[in-house]
Amino acid sequence: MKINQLKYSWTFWFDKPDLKISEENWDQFLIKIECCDTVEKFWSVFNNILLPSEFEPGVNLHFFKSKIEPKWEDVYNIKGGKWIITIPKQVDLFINKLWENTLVTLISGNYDDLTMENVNGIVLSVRKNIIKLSIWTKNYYNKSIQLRIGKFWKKTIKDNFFINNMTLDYFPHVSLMSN
Ligand code: MGP
Repeated sequence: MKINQLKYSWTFWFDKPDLKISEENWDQFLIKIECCDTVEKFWSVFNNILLPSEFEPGVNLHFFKSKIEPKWEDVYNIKGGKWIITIPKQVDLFINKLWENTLVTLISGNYDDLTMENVNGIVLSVRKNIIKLSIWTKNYYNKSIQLRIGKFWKKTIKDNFFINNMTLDYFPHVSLMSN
């Protein structure tokens, strides 16, 4: 059987912080699910994780390069930021497909090398009435690379889902930290 190696090794993480969350204790809820370095392994893990629409509010799923922990404090994230899309929960099918499409586009070599080098991971955040999907990037101060990543993501959404008016926002992580 042919094994299809991925260019990067990726790891799925899960967390569902309780209500008393703070920046100090946030990462105690992070659980590493599984690492995937082949296409086959990716699908075996992906197919055994619930769909975004099936998770209860509060859950976050993270899909990061295996050398990077999905937190602001990681050395690869500390100067980074995120592109984020917010979607109302009513459009379940779209969210499920967008989650899959965003992951598959990333691992399957559709992004150019420079872009791949600057993408750290993807985060799915399930909340009460909305779901947020973000691409975490490495260097928020490199504007041209951020734009390249954001424009490419927007184009894949347009090409795959025929949506022209998707709004993406960008936030440096430092703007979300309390101090
Ligand atoms: P969140 O889940 O990224 O934001 O962070 P959201 O979804 O806007 O908030 P919610 O209230 O709708 O859930 C929520 C909180 O978790 C933050 O305010 C921080 O206290 C903590 N937190 C989140 N992240 C990603 C980190 C992190 O990387 N490091 C630390 N220290 N705290 C974090």
